[in-house]
Amino acid sequence: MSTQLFSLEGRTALITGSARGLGYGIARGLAQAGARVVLNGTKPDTTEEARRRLEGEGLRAHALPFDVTDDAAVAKAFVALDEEGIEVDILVNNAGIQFRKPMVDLDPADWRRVLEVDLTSAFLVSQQAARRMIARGRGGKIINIASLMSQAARATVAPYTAAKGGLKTLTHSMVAEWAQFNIQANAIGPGYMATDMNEALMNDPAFDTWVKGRTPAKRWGQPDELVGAAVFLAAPASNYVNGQLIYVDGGMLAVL
Ligand code: GCO
Ligand code: CA
Repeated sequence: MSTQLFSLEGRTALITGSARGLGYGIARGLAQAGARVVLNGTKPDTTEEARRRLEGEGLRAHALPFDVTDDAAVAKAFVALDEEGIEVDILVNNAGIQFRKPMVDLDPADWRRVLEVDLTSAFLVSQQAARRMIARGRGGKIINIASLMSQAARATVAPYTAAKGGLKTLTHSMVAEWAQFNIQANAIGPGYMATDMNEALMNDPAFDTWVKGRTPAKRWGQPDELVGAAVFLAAPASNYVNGQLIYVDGGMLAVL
């Protein structure tokens, strides 16, 4: 019994923004737990390269490059999956960009771009996935990759913070409308993880000192430290868990 609770055998997971960074780490972890993973990125070559890397580890991976902010491209991508008989049981809305600038200096176009990638994409992709999960009648899993910024802000990352806050409550909307179809929608809130999105921060001695001082675990998180929460929320173990946001942050949000 216990081994089945965390097994993803026979399931297919689509992870947006998974050609690198946290998305790639989550995809790799879900594949190691038994899922076939569909990798997504904006560029066909890097998405295919990531697929080859996973395949080289004996994992089952499919490449599906498309722009998660373009509703027509998202719809087209799901039609391509339909035509290949690939059914998404698990959707991880991970695609996200960061953009650091004080609000008074922020160009509206930059605000809109961050909101499109970090929030609207989750609506666009989840809409296509949920339509099919509901039609199939087998339920499904949606995991939104939120952030510390779903709960608390710091200066210069307003669009990202607004988007990640929205992602937290969009998860609640998904529960309100889709839990009745046996779809469990939840979120993961990474803390300060050692990924390329945070490279500039890690290389800034003052910021690095602040993260290590402000985090009870006294260190940055590693991408693969999100895998446990992702497998839990993707597996039968979480079949009665809805609307939850699990912070994987070394305790940062638990303390002042
Ligand atoms: C920043 C960082 C953070 C972290 C992460 C925390 O500029 O403060 O990019 O946003 O990356 O999102 O959850
Ligand atoms: Ca469009």
